[in-house]
Amino acid sequence: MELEYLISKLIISESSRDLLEHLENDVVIVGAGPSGLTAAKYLAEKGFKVVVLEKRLSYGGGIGGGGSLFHKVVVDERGLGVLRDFNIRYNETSVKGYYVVDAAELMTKLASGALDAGAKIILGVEVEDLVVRENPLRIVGVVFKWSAISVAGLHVDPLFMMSKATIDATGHEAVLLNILARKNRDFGLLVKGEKSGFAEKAERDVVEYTGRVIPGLYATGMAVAALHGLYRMGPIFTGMLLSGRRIAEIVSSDLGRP
Ligand code: 48F
Repeated sequence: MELEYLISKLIISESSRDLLEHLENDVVIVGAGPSGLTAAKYLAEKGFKVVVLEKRLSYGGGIGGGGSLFHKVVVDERGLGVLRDFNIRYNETSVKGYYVVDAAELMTKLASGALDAGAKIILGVEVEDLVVRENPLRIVGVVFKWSAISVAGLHVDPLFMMSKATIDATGHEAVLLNILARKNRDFGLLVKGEKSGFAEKAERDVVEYTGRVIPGLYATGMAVAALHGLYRMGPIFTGMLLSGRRIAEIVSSDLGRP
């Protein structure tokens, strides 16, 4: 057998097997930023079947840019439990209760923690719509396609992936929530849009407001801020980590045992 044939056959058959396996899931998380990856680990380690769909060819979302390209981000003492769960190193600073983490380490170890816990991360996949059922309106999956199709501007019909719980972890754009509001107007969801900077309040509110939006659809991270019109916090990541952990608790309590 020629090696070229073998390489192609293995990639196509194994990728197809994965995709078939993940046509039905306990949890689909859209977006591999800090909140989505944190949620993925805590849900996967409880035994739920979790897939993270990320439209870029890399994970980490807004982490990699650090603070305006300075390569550190800030986490306060409330986030240390999550950092320890992921084995992420942090440095003390001159300010009591505030720590710094290397952006590269944060994004890598969040992703590796999610993978080690059993979550599947698929890169280069864009979610462009929701799968809904009526009376009452509920979300039962997502509509997806390869991101390259959008980049090329091709008219290609997408495919479906089913889930008991779908989490919008798409950050500032709150892609799934905006789709829900725009394409299912009868439901009357208003995505208020994020407010300006007020870091201390933003960090607390984003965790407090994290939760279920409608049956089957949940929000975490900056998507929560967009939905509820909360303030932004900039490159401090405690709120993102705690929001990811919180949504994992809420989803697992809604789904019961895996
Ligand atoms: O933006 P992002 O990092 O979201 P987050 O978890 O964290 C926000 C912080 O990074 C930062 C902040 C707080 O300190 O303000 O900005 O809320 O990650 C969102 C991920 O979702 C992907 C996107 O490429 C990014 O990696 N994404 C967005 N739309 C889609 C998507 C889509 N339609 N399909 C798949 N992935």
